[in-house]
Amino acid sequence: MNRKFALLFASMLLPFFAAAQDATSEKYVGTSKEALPYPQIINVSARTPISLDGWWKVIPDQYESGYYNYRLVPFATKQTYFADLSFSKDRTRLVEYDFDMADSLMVPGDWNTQKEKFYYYEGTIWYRKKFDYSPKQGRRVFLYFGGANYETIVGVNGRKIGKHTGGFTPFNFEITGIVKDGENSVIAKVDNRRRPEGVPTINTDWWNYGGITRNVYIIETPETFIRDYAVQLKKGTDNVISGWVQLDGGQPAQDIVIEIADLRRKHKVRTDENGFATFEFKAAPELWSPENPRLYEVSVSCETDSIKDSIGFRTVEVSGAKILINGKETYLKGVSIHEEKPFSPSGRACGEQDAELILGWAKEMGCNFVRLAHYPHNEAMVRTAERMGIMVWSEIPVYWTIHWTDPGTYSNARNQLEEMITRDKNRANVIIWSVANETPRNPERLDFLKRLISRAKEMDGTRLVAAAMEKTYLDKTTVTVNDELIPYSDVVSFNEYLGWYDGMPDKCRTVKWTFDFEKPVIITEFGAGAKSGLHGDRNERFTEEHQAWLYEEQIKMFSTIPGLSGTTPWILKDFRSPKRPLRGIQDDFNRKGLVSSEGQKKAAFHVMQSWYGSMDD
Ligand code: GCB
Repeated sequence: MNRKFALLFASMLLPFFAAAQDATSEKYVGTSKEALPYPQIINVSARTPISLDGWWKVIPDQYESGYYNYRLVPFATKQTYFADLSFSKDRTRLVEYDFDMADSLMVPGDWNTQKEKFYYYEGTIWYRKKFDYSPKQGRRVFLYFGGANYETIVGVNGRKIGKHTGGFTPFNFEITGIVKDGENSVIAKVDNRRRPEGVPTINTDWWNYGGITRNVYIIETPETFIRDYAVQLKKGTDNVISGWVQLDGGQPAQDIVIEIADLRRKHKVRTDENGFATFEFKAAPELWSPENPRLYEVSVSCETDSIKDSIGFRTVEVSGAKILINGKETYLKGVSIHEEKPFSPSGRACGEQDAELILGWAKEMGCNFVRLAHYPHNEAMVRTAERMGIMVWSEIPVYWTIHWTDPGTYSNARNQLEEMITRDKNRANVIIWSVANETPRNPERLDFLKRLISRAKEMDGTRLVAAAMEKTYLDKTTVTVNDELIPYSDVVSFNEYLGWYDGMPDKCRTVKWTFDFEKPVIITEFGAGAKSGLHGDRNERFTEEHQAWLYEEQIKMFSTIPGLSGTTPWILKDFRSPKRPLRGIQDDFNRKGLVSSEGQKKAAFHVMQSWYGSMDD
């Protein structure tokens, strides 16, 4: 190499060395040390949020060149894409990215279905949104994400703010003092790579949609504000409303008023030096139920803030093998649902309109219950179901075989559970929190799930807690569920798949179900694949006839299952899954939907519909 080239080469490498050095003095080195989100603010839509939805500039970064140097050491923030430099403004400068010159993607929305080239993309995409703002005296400002899959590192105005892990729960950061008068920019590095130690782990039967899949808001609050509250019927009663309020800010001790005008109740309480107060008062609300989804306007006020919510009151309990809603034995006429848009090209669903369409199909089928699988769905889904009188099973993505002994995996799962319960604990329609799906039976997993169950109970003693388990054969024809988790679960919920993964549909006639316990039984999954419009002999897999036959056989079998209190067949609509490659039939979709990915109802939909319909007679 001659001297001139050697010098040129050295000068080209200089920025990398400088960056590597810089990185060691950086406060947040590496991906594990970013600040955690601020505690979740609930009911944000009631705070007239400023929406940052719409087009965001995006830079795909599969090799993470915007974050790590060539030694894979994280850059100092000013050398990452968080610095938001511009090539177009000064072309003499060596800058290899420029948001202004980049593509755009819509938020909320997954990236896979917005552009053909991202159909199978997994990795990092950087998002940038500019917005005008004028900070107001005495107001705090938060940046709120309804959800982004899977790991999100957020920067505002060139500063790194913090990181959130988990693809399906909300998170927020305080940006008071960081957001400025005039133009501001938010950058989010969203990375949806699957990780062995993640929750979920690398192996799932659904497509790992990446991106900022839910709404992004700027939330303004008073200096001291109502960050969180619980308002519901006291466990075991239908005429005592109890709960708590959590203030946040420099004036923690305040007088609080909880008012429910339609019940003519106005209850006063005072928060302590931590901004916390519990309360309890008598009231006789009309109870929320699927038949009468009554919601009351509840206002919670303190001296510096006030917030309104629509809240319903109902009881849910287990008595022997029965589920009682408002004291009445109730069969959970359900269906399982993935959070996917109702029509082609699928993609993550978000918002009221998607929810109304999806839940509309469930209602049409006769459902009073949905299992929102396999992770917390967006808030609009839960709230829309509540308005429509549909009860909800809500679960976290502790799915199949995750790393049971990794403390990081546990704290991640626990955090997702806490974020889910925090967001939805005031929803009357949520009756079951689920901590897992089809996990392998071993002592480490039992310990992991027991801890999650007790955390769920500690946070919310009013609802049922469960997990989707699996069946076991005692002999060739006797089936049971004898999972070690049963003593800790309020119901015995399990996936079976007789007639699909386990023989042909008529096998359902040959088995005998027996249980060693007296708890309500919920079949959380059964089903069969069918390509909409594919017809043939009922013995032929993937025909609508085969799927419908499976449903008929299952339904006949259900009358022989002791304590059966609910069914959520798999699944309402076909959904994307890379585990399903059969060309011309699956095409990377799991075809167990009762409705196709194009929105056509299959024959089995009507079998379920008439069965659920017959229960009302
Ligand atoms: C299951 C899983 C679900 C799958 C389904 C299937 O047991 O819980 O996530 O999609 O089976 O279709 O095999």
